[in-house]
Amino acid sequence: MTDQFDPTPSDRFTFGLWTVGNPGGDPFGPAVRPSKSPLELVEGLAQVGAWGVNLHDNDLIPFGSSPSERDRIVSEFRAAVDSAGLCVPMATTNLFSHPVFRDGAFTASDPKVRAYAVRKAMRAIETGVELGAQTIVFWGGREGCESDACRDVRDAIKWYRDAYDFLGGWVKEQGWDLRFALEAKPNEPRGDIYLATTGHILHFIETLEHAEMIGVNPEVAHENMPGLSMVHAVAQAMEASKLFHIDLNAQRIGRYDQDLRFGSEDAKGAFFLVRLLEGTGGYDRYEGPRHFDAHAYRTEDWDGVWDFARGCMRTYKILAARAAAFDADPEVREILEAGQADPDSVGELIGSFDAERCAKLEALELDPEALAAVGKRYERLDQLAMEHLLGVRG
Ligand code: GCO
Ligand code: MN
Ligand code: MN
Repeated sequence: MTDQFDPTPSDRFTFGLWTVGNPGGDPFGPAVRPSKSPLELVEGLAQVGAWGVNLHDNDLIPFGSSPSERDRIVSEFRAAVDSAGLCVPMATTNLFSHPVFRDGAFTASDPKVRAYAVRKAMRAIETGVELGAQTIVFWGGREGCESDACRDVRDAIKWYRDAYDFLGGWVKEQGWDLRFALEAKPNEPRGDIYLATTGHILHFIETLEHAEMIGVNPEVAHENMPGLSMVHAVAQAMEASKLFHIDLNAQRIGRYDQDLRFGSEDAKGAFFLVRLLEGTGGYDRYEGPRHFDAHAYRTEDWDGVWDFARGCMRTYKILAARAAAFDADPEVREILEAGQADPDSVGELIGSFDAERCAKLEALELDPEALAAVGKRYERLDQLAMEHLLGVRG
């Protein structure tokens, strides 16, 4: 079947090698699918219409490979990516699997572990640059603890800052035009992970030496696990010009990290997220890659994995079309415009303080009872959103 919802390269859809390559193991049982090599995964991704492929250093280069093995693996991979017509827009470092990171990587109490982690990240960044990546993601899966007896959180945050200050400076010294995107998660695998939400990270970035090259990589599942709104996290990041990357998937609130097919849970949340990224409701469109950090159900064989990948991309495009229809709907526009109407130019009185504005504000006739009597029509507005989302309108 081909239709307007099939992906094209201009959609900039990407998957990680670890996402479609997930063989279905979980803490209760082993892998259920025979694993595929990175080269086979690249081929499969090209076939389903993805634009790019992302990777951790160790998704491609086994831990402990010699420099010559590493060079051979990277150049073979690069050739496969080129011949499949894909690209590698993002690379990241696995700072969580090896037992050396059992107490953290950049925030481990042992300075030698921190040094090892920073050096591993440098090698992963070099690989990313060799493959053409413009964004380096950092997900600190082991940066946290089970017991706060182990270290003062302020030390951990300081060591975290030291690592990004060092890596940012090193990247600049190499002359590379790279951006870092930091990814928050509240817990799992650690009992508590430091910098638990996108909001925590947005503040942390402002304390870094190379803040201008550092932004965020919010993930739907990670904001939803503790019941927070991904839409609000992403909007705040966009407003701060810090949305450097995004991890799209789906999640039920309050569960372990489910990494489900994009849009397969909380379709309304996904609709408003896509609307935000596409800019149909106002402001600029997010122009970066649309990355899916999810994996197929454990029930699936390899055909099911490609169904999963197609499903992520199709749902995104369907939601983009639904969002455009919602924002073009005259009734929607009418409700939104009426809600924000400002015939007396009152809105402009609030901003940087000055005496003239203050005098005008003080002189306004404001009747709280009359203001309170106005219904906002959001029931109707939300029903319109639902009808667009469900495909019965527009
Ligand atoms: C997870 C994370 C990871 C990261 C990845 C990129 O919960 O396991 O989402 O998938 O996104 O390691 O750094
Ligand atoms: Mn995740
Ligand atoms: Mn992620």
